[in-house]
Amino acid sequence: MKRVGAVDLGASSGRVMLGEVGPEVLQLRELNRFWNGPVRVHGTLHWDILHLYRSILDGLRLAGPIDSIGIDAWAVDYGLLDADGRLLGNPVHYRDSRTDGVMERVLAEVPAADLYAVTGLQQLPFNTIYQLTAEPATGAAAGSLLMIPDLLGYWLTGELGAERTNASTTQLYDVRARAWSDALITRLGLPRRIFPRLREPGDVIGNVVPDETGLAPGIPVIAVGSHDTASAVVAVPASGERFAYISSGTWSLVGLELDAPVLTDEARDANFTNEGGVDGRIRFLRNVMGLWILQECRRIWGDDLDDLLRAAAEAPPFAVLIDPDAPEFLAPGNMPARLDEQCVRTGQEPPRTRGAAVRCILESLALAYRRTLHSAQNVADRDVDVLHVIGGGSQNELLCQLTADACGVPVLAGPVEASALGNVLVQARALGEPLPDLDAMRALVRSTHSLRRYDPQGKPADWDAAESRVFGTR
Ligand code: ADP
Ligand code: LRH
Repeated sequence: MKRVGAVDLGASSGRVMLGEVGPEVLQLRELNRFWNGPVRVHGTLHWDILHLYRSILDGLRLAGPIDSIGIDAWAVDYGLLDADGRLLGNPVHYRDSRTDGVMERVLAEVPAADLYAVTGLQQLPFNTIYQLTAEPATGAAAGSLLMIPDLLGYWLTGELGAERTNASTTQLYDVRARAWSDALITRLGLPRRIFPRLREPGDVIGNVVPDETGLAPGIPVIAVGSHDTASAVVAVPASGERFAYISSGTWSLVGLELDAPVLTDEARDANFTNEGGVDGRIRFLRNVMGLWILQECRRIWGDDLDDLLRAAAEAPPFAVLIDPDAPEFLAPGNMPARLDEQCVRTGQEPPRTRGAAVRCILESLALAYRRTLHSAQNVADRDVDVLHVIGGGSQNELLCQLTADACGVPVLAGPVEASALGNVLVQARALGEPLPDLDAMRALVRSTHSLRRYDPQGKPADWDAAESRVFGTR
């Protein structure tokens, strides 16, 4: 039996889990769960990186004897270190406005088609490439750039490096050459020296430094699929390849797992990403705005989630629909007001109750999933028999049912802690547990976790009509 510490940092909460893996055993015990989110200081949105580090150590200290530690976190964000390894400023949150207009500026110099041909990445205004371009002076002063899990791994071990799945989200990584894109980095005038050597999921990063961490000395820290979505996809309890997934949390990551990137004009026009997965797989997916909109509404309203979801279940269907991917929903703020504004702009009467507003958000998300799923299948030429919903959002019964109805395929919901499970599985394999490939890992998730099935209900024509209402197609 292997006992490992899994640190999983999502955009809305972080957790430290004790994972136990053995023959027919895969279980998690929560050691610490803590808030995560944007902190505004003098107009800039930051992550509270030292609160995260302290909370990680607090959790790991409760683990008892463990064989290793693995860290995964959200993508695209980073810390810059000086030549002596000191952090140059607190990492900035990807929802900060410093990138406003930067993507357009970069695209005027490097055509989108050139960028896509190399990186295969979805255009998101907060990709690392645009964040770095937004702060050239800090970049120029830096000795190295570490993505968030690599930064925390560095603090634990003193070792610098860049884990591959997360490097693939920077839009500075060559998805076919499987290396940093020197050409792109040079073309943008970024200092090549700051991009550290790449690591594979499963590589040992180093051993925990004993003195300041309060942890037992010498515990190996293992690079997992350090992008949280890469770890989550490891734990999709699918068999075979005819499946799609939604990693459902702050974001909804909707897509397929492929063996090779799809870099066609069609994929670029549909704005699909080809992120690197564990074992060389490609995560062919799109970011849909996700439960962020609901999280922000709740921050303003202060209502209990269960109460809101009950009210949404009773609200009339298809009353109001929005495009959840509209740019006005990206930054934190008064989301209920922004939702109303979009309704007015699109000639709809804003929802009159909170239940109706939540219904609107969930139906609109399901509609966006439908469009994304259909488009992914067309562009990648892949048929899908089942849609796996994993992550915190898999507990949202109304959303799961609406997703099955909208997409016209059965939804299998769970596991909730998919990222932590994927993290644990990759560590266990690195420690010698006989889990030779993703199929074996997924079989273990299936045999140890129960899933909830949602079959499509209602009239498909209602969703066709909804889609043409919002997007004017069909
Ligand atoms: P992240 O990793 O991005 O921080 P999570 O995977 O933890 O996100 O998912 C968080 C989301 O899960 C919340 O926004 C919330 O909507 C949803 N969620 C959490 N618990 C429940 C629950 N009991 N019922 C329904 N939805 C839930
Ligand atoms: C989900 C996630 C997603 C990224 C976003 C920045 O937590 O890692 O895959 O696109 O955060």
